[in-house]
Amino acid sequence: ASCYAALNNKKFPADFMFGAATSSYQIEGAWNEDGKGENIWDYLLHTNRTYSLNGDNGDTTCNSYHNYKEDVALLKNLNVTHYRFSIAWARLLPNGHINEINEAGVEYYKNLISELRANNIEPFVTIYHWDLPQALQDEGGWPSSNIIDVYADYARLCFRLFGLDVKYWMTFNEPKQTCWQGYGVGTNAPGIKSPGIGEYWCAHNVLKAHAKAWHIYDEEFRPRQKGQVGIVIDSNWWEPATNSSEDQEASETKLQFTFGLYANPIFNGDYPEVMKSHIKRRSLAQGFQKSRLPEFTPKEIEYIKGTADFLGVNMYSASLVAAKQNQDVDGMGFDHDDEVKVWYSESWKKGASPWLVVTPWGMQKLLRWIKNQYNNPRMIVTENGYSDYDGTLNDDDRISYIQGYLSGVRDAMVEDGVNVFGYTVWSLLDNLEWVYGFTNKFGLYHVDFNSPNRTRTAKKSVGFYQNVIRTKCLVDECIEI
Ligand code: PNW
Repeated sequence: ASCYAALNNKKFPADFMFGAATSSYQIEGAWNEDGKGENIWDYLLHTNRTYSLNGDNGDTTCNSYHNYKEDVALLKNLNVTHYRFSIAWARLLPNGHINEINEAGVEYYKNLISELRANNIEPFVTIYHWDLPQALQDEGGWPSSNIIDVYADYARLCFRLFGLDVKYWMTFNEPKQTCWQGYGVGTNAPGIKSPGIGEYWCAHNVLKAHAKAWHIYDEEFRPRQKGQVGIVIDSNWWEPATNSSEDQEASETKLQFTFGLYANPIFNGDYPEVMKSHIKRRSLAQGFQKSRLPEFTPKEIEYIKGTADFLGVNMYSASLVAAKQNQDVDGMGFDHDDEVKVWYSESWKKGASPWLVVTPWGMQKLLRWIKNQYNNPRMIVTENGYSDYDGTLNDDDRISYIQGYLSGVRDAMVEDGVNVFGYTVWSLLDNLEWVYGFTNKFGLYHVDFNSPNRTRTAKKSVGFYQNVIRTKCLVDECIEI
C-alpha cells in the first residue's frame, strides 16, 4: 500500500475518524409502516402544508427504511470509519412509552447496525434527533417535566436492545434547535411559540433527561458494554464585529447563550452566570416574580455535572456580533435575553440554507473556545456541510467548504491542542431538510426524489472525501511516498 506525507502540518492522526451523518425523519420515510407511531414532524407537516417549502414532508423521502443496505454500501464505498444516524423514537415506541414496543422497529435498527458491523463501520447513534412521538407532545412535550423519566426509559431500552453493538451514543442532537425553534419561536415542530419561557423549561428538562440517560448507562450498562455517551451541541462562531471591549463581551455572551446554556451544566455545573444574571434582571423588570430561567438545585447541579464521555459539535457558520445600543426591554426569547445583535457579513459566500455562510476560519476559533471553556473535553465534529439548491454532481462548492473547515479542525488540533478525535460530514444523502423540504441539498450522494427507488448517485465530493480518508490529508496538501 502507498503511504502519504503532508506537505505541511495538515495530516490527520492515523486513528482520526472520518464519517457521515443523517437522521431518522430526514431519510427513513415509511412514516406509518410496520407499526411506527406518528411523530411531531409527521403531525405538523401533515396538518399544516404551509409549514415547509412546497409542502414537502418525510413520508417517503430517501426511503432508507427500505434502502438501508444500499446506504451502507454507499458508506462502504466512501470508506468511512463511522456512520452517525438516529433512532426514530416512534418507530421503536409508537406512543413514546415503553409499555408497547414495536418489534418491526427493533428489527430495522438491529439489521442496520449488523449491516454496518459486517462492513466494519462504527455506528454512532443519536437517541433523539427532533422526532418526538406526537403522543408525548400531547402530554406536554419537552417543557413538561414528566418527559424526563419517559425519555430515560426510552434511552435505557436503546442501550439494552442495541448496546452490545453500539459503542458511541449521543443523547440529544442540537437541543438549542429543539427548544428554541420548537418551543421558543416555533419554526420547527411542534411549532409552539413560547419564547423565553417554554423554551427554557425545555432546556431544563432536556438537560435533566440527558443526565439521567448518562447515569443509567454508567450504572447499568457501561461495565458490560464499555461504550461512551455524549451529547451534540451546535453553535455558530460569534465573531466580534469590532475589537471594542463591548463587542468582545457581546461575542462571549452570545457563546454562553448558545453553547453554554447546554454545555456549562454538563461540563462545569449550572447555567452560565451571564445567562442567570441577564434573564433574572430582565424578568424582574418585565413584572415576573422570579427569573424565567428555571433554577437547578445544588443536588441537580452535581447530578448533571460530568455527564458526557465526549462532546459532539455541529458547526456550519460564523456570524458577526455587537453590543446592542437600544435594548428591547420586552423581548423574552434567548435571542433577546442575550442583549446582543448578530448578522452575517454581506461579503461572505452563502449556501442554500438562509443561515449557512462559508466562514471556515470560524471552525478553529469555536473549537479553541470550547477547549478553554470546558477543560479540553474529547470532541468530535458531529456535523458540518454545505447546502446548494440544485444538487449538482459537480459540487466544487461543497468540496471547498469541507476542505476549508477540515483545515480549521486540523489547525485547532495542531496549534491549540484541541482534543478532536473525528469529523462527520452532513450529509451522506440529499434528504428532507426540515422546513426547507427538498430545496436545500447537503448530500455527498445525490438522491433522485422523482424515481421510485430514490436512485442515489455519487457527487464529485465523494471522490474528494474518499481521498481525504485514504490519505488522512487534505488532498492538495499531501504527496504519495
Ligand atoms: C442541523 N442554524 O440543523 C441538524 O442537526 C440537521 O438535522 C440538519 O439537517 C443540518 O443541521 C442542516 O440544517 C441546523 O440555524 C439547523 O444555525 C439550523 C441551524 C444549524 C443547524
